[in-house]
Amino acid sequence: VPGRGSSAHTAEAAPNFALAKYWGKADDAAMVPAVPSLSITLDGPLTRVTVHEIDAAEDEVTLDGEPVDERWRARTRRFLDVARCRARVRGSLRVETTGGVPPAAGLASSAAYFAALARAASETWGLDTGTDAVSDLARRGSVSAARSVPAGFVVLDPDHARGDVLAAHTAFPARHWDLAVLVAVVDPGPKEVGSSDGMKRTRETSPYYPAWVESSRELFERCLRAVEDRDLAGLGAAAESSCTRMHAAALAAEPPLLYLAPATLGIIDAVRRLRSEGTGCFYTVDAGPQVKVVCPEQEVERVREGIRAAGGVHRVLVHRPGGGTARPEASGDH
Ligand code: 2P0
Repeated sequence: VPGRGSSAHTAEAAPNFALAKYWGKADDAAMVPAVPSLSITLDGPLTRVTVHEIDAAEDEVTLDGEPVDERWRARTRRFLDVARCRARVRGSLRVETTGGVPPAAGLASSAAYFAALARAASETWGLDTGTDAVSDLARRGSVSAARSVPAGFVVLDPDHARGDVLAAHTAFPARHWDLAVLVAVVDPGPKEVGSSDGMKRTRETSPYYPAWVESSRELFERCLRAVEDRDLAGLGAAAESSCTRMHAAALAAEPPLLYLAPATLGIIDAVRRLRSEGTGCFYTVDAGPQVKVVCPEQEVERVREGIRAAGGVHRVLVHRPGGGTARPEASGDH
């Protein structure tokens, strides 16, 4: 039962995926990324998080009505401890999550989850609910979650930190560019090594990590310029380099981090073939075998066919830039 008369607060958020990748932290405890990133917040699938204040010693966390595993619960509690500290409250919450994508499959489920939870918890405990404050709080759950709070084409740049506040912001609104994003789901199961552990291992053992960090800002700036100019070929070249350099650094870790599956490479090959035949599109891959393919709206069907023909594709989701956790009346923050 919801706690003594307190009202429920619900927030929704969608995944984002990075064109210029974040991989590695400058500060693990403070959740500060080592590199700037540029992402697209999608218009779905939406993760919906409802929180109630409860009269209990510990937070309760459910996913589609079932208790979540201990790791996810512990991570949620650690995040809520940051919010409790900011709000100077002690109470516990019941956190109910529905919809969205399965956690830990490299589909940015944690980004949507912590973005929505940051907003719902902020509303519950009277914290600042502006985009900057919610994004900064979401980052403490998962760095990429900071980017699911604003809509459209979003920047998270550690050089923009003000003290210990670091928020993502919309660089260009979703309507800036009529792009579609096809998500080729290869394996919806949980990945072997989570992103936080994977990037820590990369930093600590990969001889290519310093080169990755050093070259990331230039790629980030190229991606940002290409988005501004709506230059698909330029964006594809820079975004694919960001993706392959991130994976190269991860592959060179010990033991190696291999997030790419055979079907992942098959889809990448299909994208390159489509492009050589004149279809404007490019790929990117995060910490899992799924492939995101970006193309102009009018190429969606051709790209979908090409991806399907590659084989090993479980399903294809089609989304557009959109999202953000702000309510319509609050969307003027940026
Ligand atoms: C990104 N990824 O920029 C990169 C590219 C995966 C590959 O952000 O440790 O879940 O919680 O900050 O944010 C996934 O990492 O990791 C991610 P934590 P997070 O989208």
